Amino acid sequence: MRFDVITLFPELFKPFLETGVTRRAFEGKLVDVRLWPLRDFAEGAYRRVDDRPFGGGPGMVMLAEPLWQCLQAVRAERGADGAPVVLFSPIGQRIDHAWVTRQAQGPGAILVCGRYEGIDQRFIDQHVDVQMSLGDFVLSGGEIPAMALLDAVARLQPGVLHDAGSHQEDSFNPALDGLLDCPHYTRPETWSGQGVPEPLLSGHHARIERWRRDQRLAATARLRPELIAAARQAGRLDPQDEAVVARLAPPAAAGL
Ligand code: 9D3
Repeated sequence: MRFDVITLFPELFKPFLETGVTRRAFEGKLVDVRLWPLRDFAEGAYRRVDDRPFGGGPGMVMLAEPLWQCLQAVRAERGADGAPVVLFSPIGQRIDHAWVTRQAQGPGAILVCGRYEGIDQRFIDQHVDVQMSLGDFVLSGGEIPAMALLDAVARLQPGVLHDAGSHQEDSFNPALDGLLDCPHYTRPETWSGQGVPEPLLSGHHARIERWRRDQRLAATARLRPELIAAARQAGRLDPQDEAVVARLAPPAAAGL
């Protein structure tokens, strides 16, 4: 799949695309990332990309015209393949595993990275299909959210992770029933006076898997109880799971 990234700061992406387990996916074009420096599509000696907001107020607003010129160049190169225009914005929908999975299975997308206080609404109304956010905190622009998406998509590609099964064990993966991950341990067996949970050293596969499942259930019940409710709703908790959860958080007795 192909991702075209429209950004004022293409150089931010270079080390990211050349580093880590995802590098091969990007360098081998399994995930083909094309960077479009927005300033190249701005007019005049100053190559202006922003201006003051109508109605006043703090900060600057990105001009619609350079974004539109750039988007036309992207479309001319990639053709009408149904790829959506995604704008990263703090008012967007939260990015989650389900959305990332869909991006990893489709033709890719055209990613627009905002900067400043925002971008001219007329460009959004005419050309943006969906707005996505990394969460309820304030960043300086959409580049880090774009890299977050590219990273998440790249590691879902077959053969990108060392262990082919690694991402099947991710938290939020439906294959794990949407539960959080369990704790991990490696050598040495004693570190700083702390041992390793006995089941992991037992060599009994079934005991190890039961321990891990119990840990996932416990961590999820404590840290993200809404994910337990969702797993239950989806019919992913068997009676043994329910017994584990009930022992962790005994329901308050009625009338006491
Ligand atoms: C006071 C209004 N601000 C919104 C909280 C203005 C504003 C601040 C920062 C508008 C845009 C930005 C830049 N942020 C992004 O472009 C952004 C973002 C983010 O700030 N948080 C989480 N996800 C994202 S995706 C893009």
